Amino acid sequence: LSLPGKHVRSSGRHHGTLMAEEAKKLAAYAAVDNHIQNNQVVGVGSGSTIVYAVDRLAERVRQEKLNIVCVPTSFQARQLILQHGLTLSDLDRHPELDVAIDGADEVDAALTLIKGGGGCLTQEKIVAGCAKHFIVIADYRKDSKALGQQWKKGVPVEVIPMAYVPVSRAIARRFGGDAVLRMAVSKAGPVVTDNSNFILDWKFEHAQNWKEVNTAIKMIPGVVETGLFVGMAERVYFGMEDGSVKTR
Ligand code: ABF
Repeated sequence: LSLPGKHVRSSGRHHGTLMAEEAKKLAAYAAVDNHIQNNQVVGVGSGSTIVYAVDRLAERVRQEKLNIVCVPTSFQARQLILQHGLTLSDLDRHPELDVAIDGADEVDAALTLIKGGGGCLTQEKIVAGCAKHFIVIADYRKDSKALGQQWKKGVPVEVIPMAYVPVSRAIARRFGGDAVLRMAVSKAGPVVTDNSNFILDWKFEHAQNWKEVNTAIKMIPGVVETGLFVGMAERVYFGMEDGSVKTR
């Protein structure tokens, strides 16, 4: 295993700084190279950064003839696993994972995450919670001192459709800000998750005790899950603008 914190150089630069896509790839490759070993069950996250991780995982499986079983966190992840010819499983067959790798929308200094910009937060949290090690990969834009400084779209909260109005009101009343129903790009209707639910994006006004907030929001009837991941991430890999990989 390479040591975490090892810096990686790359040539994918644009006007002197690394473009976000190249930074995502650096983080993803470093995480796969440092945390994946033979005979592991691996949780596969969702989003655009994870695509590079699955590319690298498939390459290593081919080259090193690794025996790896993958558990997806979304329909997208399932498709990625199948398209790359990797072995697909689920939590029925593999309820204990060795490692889960996933992206994030924002990571603060304490490794608290906002996730769910892609709408897959519930399955992502379930899979991460089943893993011995939960590793996060992101580009430099996700690196934050405090939640809300980088990611401006708020904390996603998955809700049972019939409850979205009362849940939205309860969140705003108790914690301030505004919890808005996420609409499809077409504006024809709400975004519907892989679990057939809706998403509220809670635009909070100030930093809070995220552990308490997460627990309190989950207690509101109709809430399925929040995109606050508190105390779950073990290590985060950031692909940086200067071509290095920073870990936290
Ligand atoms: C998933 O994908 C989500 O939880 C998060 O919202 C998003 C990150 O996407 P990307 O890698 O495209 O920035 O991990």
